[in-house]
Amino acid sequence: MPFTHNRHFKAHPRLIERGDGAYYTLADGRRVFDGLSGLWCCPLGHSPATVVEAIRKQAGTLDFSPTFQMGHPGAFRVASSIAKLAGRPDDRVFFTNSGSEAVDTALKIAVAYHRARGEATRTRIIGRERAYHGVGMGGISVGGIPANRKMFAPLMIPGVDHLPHTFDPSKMGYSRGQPEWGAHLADELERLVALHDASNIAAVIVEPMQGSTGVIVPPKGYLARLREICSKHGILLIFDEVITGFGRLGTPFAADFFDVRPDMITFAKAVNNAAVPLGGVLVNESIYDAFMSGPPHLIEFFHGYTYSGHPLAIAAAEATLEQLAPNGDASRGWIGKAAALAPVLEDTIHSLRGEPLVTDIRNLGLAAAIDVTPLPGQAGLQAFEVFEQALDRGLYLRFTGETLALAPPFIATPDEIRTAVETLRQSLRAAASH
Ligand code: PXG
Repeated sequence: MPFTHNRHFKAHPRLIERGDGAYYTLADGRRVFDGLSGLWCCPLGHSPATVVEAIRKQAGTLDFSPTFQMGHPGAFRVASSIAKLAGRPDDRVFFTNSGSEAVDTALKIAVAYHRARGEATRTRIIGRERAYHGVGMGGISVGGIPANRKMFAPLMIPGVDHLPHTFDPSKMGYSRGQPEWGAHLADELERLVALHDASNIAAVIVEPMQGSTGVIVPPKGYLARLREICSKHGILLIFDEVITGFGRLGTPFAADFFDVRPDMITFAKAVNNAAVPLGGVLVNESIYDAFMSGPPHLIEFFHGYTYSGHPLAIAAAEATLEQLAPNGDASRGWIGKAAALAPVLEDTIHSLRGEPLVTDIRNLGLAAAIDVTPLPGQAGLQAFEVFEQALDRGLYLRFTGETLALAPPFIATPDEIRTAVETLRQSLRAAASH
């Protein structure tokens, strides 16, 4: 099982049988609030009618369309909608089936782009500590979560450096939204450029808000500074928006929220409410154009998947995007609702300050995390205990390391969010008195 303690799970299975709206029903009949939108991926809740219907209809019309040398109209329509939603109408989209594939695709595009322009020495990639960019060879190489890397060290791609992460609880403890401290950490990029020379560096990849490692919110000015340094040295900036894309911060993309324009954006998850696997890379037009050289009968980019832009995944995306941002207008769809709910989550989650075990709380958009005191000598066990207490009380959330994360669906009501946080409070108290 993916990232699961298999033996424990098999001894105590946690099986989900149904999903409807913001709730799951477990195999034992318990109904639990989905406090993590599945795995950050179901903003519309479960089995929303229009998405279900779109998939059903598509399955009966065109189940599969070959992706090499053929295409289907839906994929082009959705690519255009995504580019428009991102406010980058001239961008192109390369579809994948997951966030991991989107990341590896973006890294390949970055290196190939420089080569196509005659700058073949630009091969190095810069990631960041604590980053999660999926589990492909590229993603774990630029990623910065030690456990995801150490077992696979010989498989890492060469020529990767890591920026420092931006989390320092002594400077930003219990911050609401973006911390004031830490923009200077972006200057570490200048140090790496000085070390390797810009002529050897292809790209920098960061999650604008680090999700998996526990909702690490970028300091004010940090991402703009990264953008500035990348532009100065001809380095591509890639935002990995697998979690932040399609409204998690209350704007279509985190790039909009932070008003910073990356050269590529990787996405997956919420693009189609996760109903059928889909991911992709938004690529700016000048990168695309660099590949469109040479004789027109030759393939320009030797890359792609059997299921890139699968018709069922695309149908689900078309229906999802219409709910998130009707006619491309995020403020009129569920993305606007997410923005309105964000302050409710902020206020309620910070009310947990002072509860037993809690050592930090942070939030941005419709995402929040709390850190708990580790049990001595048993890393990760305390958060797991809180998770189990919460599940027993009807709340599903995420635990990872010593962090618990909440990222409710956009369709949640303010009351449901308040109840979820109260349940978390009771779960903390119960775990602490264990
Ligand atoms: N990039 C980012 C920023 C991600 O968050 C991936 C890439 C990989 O996506 P795929 O589709 O290959 O899994 C992710 C995935 C969690 C959690 O609970 C987060 C992810 C996946 C599963 C759990 O934090 N993010």
